[in-house]
Amino acid sequence: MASAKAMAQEEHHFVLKSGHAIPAVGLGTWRAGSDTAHSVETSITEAGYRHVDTAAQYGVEQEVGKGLKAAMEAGINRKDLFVTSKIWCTNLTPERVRPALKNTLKDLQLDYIDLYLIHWPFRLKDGAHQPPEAGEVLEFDMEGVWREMERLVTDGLVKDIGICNFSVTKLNQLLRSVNIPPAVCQMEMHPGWKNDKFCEACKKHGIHVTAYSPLGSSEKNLAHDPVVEKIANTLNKTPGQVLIKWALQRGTSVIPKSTKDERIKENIQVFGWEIPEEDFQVLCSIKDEKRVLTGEELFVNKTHGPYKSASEVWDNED
Ligand code: NDP
Ligand code: 1BO
Ligand code: 1BO
Repeated sequence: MASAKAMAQEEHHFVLKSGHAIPAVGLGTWRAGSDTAHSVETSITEAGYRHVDTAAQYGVEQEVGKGLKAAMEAGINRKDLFVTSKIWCTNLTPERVRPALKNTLKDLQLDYIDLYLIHWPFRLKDGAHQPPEAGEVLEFDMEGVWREMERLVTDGLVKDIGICNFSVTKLNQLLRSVNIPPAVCQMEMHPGWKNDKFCEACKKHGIHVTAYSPLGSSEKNLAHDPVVEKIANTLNKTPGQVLIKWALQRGTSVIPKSTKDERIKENIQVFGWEIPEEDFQVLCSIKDEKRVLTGEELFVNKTHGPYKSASEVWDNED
């Protein structure tokens, strides 16, 4: 029988297909701006985070690198940290994969990262507008790009590879040609967008899911939802903690973003207690199912396509 200590450690991680462990809670860094380095350092050295999520597109990788360096100088071992980054859409062509990763490594001041994800499965022309103009969404060689991602693993530059923002259709397309299957899929998930269908598809293939935007993404978020507030009050927890715990109880890792020291600490105090089943189901039944991040601004051109609506971005699966 596992000892209480081993069990307590176990719930802080999920084990990936590769055998590597992903810490259950990570720090998000999208829109973390000039606070990034401080937030990353504090999250690790004071709040106990071991997982940081970033992306080339967030424009903060150098700041993340500074925060990681400070944490390591304070005595944290690199091997105890789990660093995720993502390749942006303008680099989604086979010959650009390795240079993009090398740039990320340079900015992060690391010689490998733990997880490298395809940020969105759409290729954009350099300098593409938001929304894209005609001809700015290009053909995406998914198979060729994945082959290069696999080589990054073989060469030890990346421990695991994965995807974000895939539809089930695109996931199945990818799985038909892989040598190394995606270890992780990062998707928007919170009680207002549960995305059960996609979770099931990942489960079927042993792909771990990370929930992004777990609080609903903006400052006007689900932490202010009366149902969440009520459950938080009865459990003597904060709404943020309830939303993060909800994600963990669904079997997903979770990457809340905050640049406020108090919230960074609050958001990882989610171990050693549970949302009772009844309350969990109440959270699951929050209506108004919709994505916050539809991809419309990034990929839809209503007249010229190739994606003429957000539904088309998601292969009409929503
Ligand atoms: P979140 O759901 O994490 O919400 C962040 C917002 O909630 C911020 O405004 C933050 O403000 C606020 N907040 C943080 N903690 C609390 C709390 N305890 N109570 C109330 N409000 C709180 O949104 P994100 O969209 O940032 O998602 C998290 C991370 O996921 C991203 O930062 C990014 O790393 C990743 N992501 C990945 C995507 C992908 O395509 N793969 C897409 C989107 C996100 P403040 O900072 O002031 O505390
Ligand atoms: C523009 C990037 C969306 C957040 O990951
Ligand atoms: C919610 C399902 C997660 C699979 O890893």
